[in-house]
Amino acid sequence: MKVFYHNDNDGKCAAHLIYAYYNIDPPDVASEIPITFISMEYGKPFPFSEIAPNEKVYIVDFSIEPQEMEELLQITEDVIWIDHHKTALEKYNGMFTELDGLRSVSLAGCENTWKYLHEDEEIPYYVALIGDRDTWRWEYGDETKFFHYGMLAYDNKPTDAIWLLARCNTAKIIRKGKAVWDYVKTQNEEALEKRGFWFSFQGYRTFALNSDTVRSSEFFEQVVPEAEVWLVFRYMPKSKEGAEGYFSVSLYSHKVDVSEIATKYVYEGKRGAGIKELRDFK
Ligand SMILES: [Mn+2]
Repeated sequence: MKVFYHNDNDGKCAAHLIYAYYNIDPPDVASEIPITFISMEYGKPFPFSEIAPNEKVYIVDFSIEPQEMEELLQITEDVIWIDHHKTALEKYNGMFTELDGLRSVSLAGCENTWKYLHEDEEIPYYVALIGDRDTWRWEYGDETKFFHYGMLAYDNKPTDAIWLLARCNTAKIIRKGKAVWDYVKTQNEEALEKRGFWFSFQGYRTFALNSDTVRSSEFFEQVVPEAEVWLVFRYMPKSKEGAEGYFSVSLYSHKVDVSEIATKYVYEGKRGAGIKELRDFK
């Protein structure tokens, strides 16, 4: 069995839930099966050659192109596809609707994965905290923020032990995250001062920041409230997994529908997040 997951906290959590479902607390012993986890990012070629005929394949918090799905289904029909990225789902435009999985933009990838595996069972708090941030709902406020930073302090690949701590002692990670955030906040302020600048983007008064680490729009709102659009960019070099180099650009705004702007460039977008990773951005 192979699990392809988006390489962010949401995707890792989704993949961890599959690991837990099959290998930590499986519904029956017989379901315990070896799993290979493969992290995915947009631009990385889908490794068809690694998939055995009729192998079970999960794709979580991630989407491949419709023609790639066609190719995958030639190798195996046992495909479970779980995603919530609006622009990716729209590309399918009614195709493959019968495919197993759960595709819905109202919750995050990890929350959809929980619902797919556990149906009506309540979503655990640590999963909800990751979903809350990934979909930018912020229902749990500071706890969501601190949990996010707490998780960043550890290796959190799908099979890492931190997920068990997250499940059993969510409060401990939240406390850790509070300390991490205090440090990050100082670093953010320094980045803003040294690598932030104003420019007019699509006619909007935009505050741009060249940074690999500052990703929190909440922080911008507090520190640069007068901007109509906040924009963070960084260059992602050609990766060893084969993805081409590109500029990653995140947009955020209260006043402007940045998803409209982003569709000119977009290759991945989250509903409601106002945050877009853009390719070929000029
Ligand atoms: Mn996601």
